[in-house]
Amino acid sequence: RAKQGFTVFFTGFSGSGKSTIANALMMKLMEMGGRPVTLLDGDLVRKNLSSELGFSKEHRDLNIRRIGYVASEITKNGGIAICAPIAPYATTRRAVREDIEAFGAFVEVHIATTIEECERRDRKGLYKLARAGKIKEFTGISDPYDVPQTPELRLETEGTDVDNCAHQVVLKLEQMGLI
Ligand code: GGZ
Repeated sequence: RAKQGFTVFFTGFSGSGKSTIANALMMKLMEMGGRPVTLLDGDLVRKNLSSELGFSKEHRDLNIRRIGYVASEITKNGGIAICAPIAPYATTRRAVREDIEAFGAFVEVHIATTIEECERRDRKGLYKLARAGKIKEFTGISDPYDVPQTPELRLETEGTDVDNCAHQVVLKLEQMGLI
């Protein structure tokens, strides 16, 4: 019997490494073959699916629910969806989990890079702008982030390379009988 579809849902701060780890995971799952793998990265979703949305709670929730809907369709059809938004609100993550679990597995992965480390790296210079008040409602600086209480997996990225992080997700998926 063909294995069920599933969604890997990364959550964490801007600059925490979500996109990089999600891409590495996608490559590993593609190499294994079998099911199609679709990456719904935060940046590309914002550009293509949610371009009219900002960062209020209402708009973030809409953005996450759209991502959840697409991921649920992919999961329903037996595919693998990888999502990598910030998704700061626990209630919204819970709603998406329920949508997806109707069709397959939902694997929440908290990228637990601390806000201090994300700000120290500041790869895109956004934290500097947020501190200066030039970006409002910036997650972790001037907007909330609900730390996941019971994710399927929590990744401590500091001192761990990208390949190792992606590998830990693969191991979890194997352990859950999904791959
Ligand atoms: C958080 C913001 C904001 C604010 C712009 N708060 O590092 P990035 O640039 O590429 O990732 C961040 C991205 C967040 O979009 P998401 O769709 O993942 O957010 S959510 O899940 O909350 O809907 C960052 C950029 O957009 N960005 N303004 N105010 N991140």
